[in-house]
Amino acid sequence: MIDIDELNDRFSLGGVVKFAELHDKLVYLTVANQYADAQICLYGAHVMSFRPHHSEEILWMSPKSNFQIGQPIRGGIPVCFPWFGPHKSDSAKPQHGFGRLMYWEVTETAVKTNGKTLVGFKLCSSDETKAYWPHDFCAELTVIIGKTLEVSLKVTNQSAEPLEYTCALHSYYNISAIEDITITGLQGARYHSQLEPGEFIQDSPKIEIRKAETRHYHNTIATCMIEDSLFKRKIRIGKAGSGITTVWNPGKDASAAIDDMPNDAYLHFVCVEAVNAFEDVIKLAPGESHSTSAMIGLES
Ligand code: TA6
Repeated sequence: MIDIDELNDRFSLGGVVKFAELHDKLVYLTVANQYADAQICLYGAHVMSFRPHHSEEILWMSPKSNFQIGQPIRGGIPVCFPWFGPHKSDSAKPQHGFGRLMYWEVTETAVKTNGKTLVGFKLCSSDETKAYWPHDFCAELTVIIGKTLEVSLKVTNQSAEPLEYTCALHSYYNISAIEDITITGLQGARYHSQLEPGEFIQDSPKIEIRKAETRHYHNTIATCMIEDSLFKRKIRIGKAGSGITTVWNPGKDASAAIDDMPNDAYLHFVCVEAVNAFEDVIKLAPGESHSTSAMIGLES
């Protein structure tokens, strides 16, 4: 049982960071500083909202999201860990790993010298994680809220044997309408699609989404930009420590088939994800760490 009063005693920061209950079910924190407002749920260490001042919301959250233990939150930035997609050999294990299905511990809140707010979380191995994955590990998620949102997942191998994992910062972006956006930054990159066989090269500089797409772009560290002509803004998505960028939109049919999003949700979000998977599986020797980061903000 999480004690919200105790969290506020230990980690609230004046008017800047506060902990509260979310829909009577989960525990979350709000950040309000000189740059932006943000919300992060402790369940999944899940960033749900990031709104720089004088701007519309950057992240998309499903109005039909479950906020229930055992179910992932739909929207925001799910942390997929320690595997991305279905489990390699056991389809009974949860899609995208258990990281988004467990409470993460708050380790730190701080105001940095530039006025940005830092919130730290960790999820370390326990009997609960070992029921899914045998390794000793510690995963730390650091979120920095300023004019940009910086999210970094650092995983350390605490076992005596090497370990391997895959992961994603599976960000959902709030857009005006799918037909009014383009995604740039991936021209020349090779990709495979989950929805059609073969390998492709991204020829055109702009990706336009006109149907369901699950594209995994390989060997790219490029910054991407979502250009939104109706909202008249560009969302800049930088990343580090990730060799794969996934672009996902469910399209009309899958959108209607997914319980926790509205039928027309595909019109209003696109995911551009910092991923480690496929040929970019992370292999850690004992004691080694790896960080995967995303830097999200508006192009001025
Ligand atoms: O990252 C793309 C993807 O793996 C898609 O295949 C799609 O299913 C999506 O993630 C959402 O997965 P979820 O388990 O959250 O419904």
